[in-house]
Amino acid sequence: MRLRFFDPRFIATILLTLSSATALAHEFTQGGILVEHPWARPTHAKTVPAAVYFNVVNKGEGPDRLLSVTTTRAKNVEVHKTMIDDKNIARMRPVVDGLTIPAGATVSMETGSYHVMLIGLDAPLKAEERFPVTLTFEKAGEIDVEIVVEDREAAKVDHSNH
Ligand SMILES: [Cu+2]
Repeated sequence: MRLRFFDPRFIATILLTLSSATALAHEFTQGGILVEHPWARPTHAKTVPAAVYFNVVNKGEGPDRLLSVTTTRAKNVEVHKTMIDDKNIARMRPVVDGLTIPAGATVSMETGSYHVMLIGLDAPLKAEERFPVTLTFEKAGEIDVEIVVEDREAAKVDHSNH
């Protein structure tokens, strides 16, 4: 029996290849919104809030807004922005009314800027573990992403250039 290229078995193989490539890249896309590499640092106690970082790319025609973030791992989830006050002290402010992502723009959740704060964890975050989080956007809707806990030492990396 001959197999043709458009045989359903070939198509299934191609789809499988595509989906495993997506898993490796660790990104999630829906309705024009692309969420790149969501990750968090490990925490040493469940009473310590955890910060989650990722990039949001808006490939859509118009602006969208991140309205809320939920996870079964934490009692409260807030979107924060770190700002430097007039005394040169970094303070975190909750982002109210959602975080706008203009069309064509990338908003980075990173150290010293925006981040998602998980408050009241059910257990400390352990390096290498993964857990689901749902991001709700005004237009793109609910996007389920998987957070990878990574033991990155960002502070060391940041200061190595000085
Ligand atoms: Cu915070």
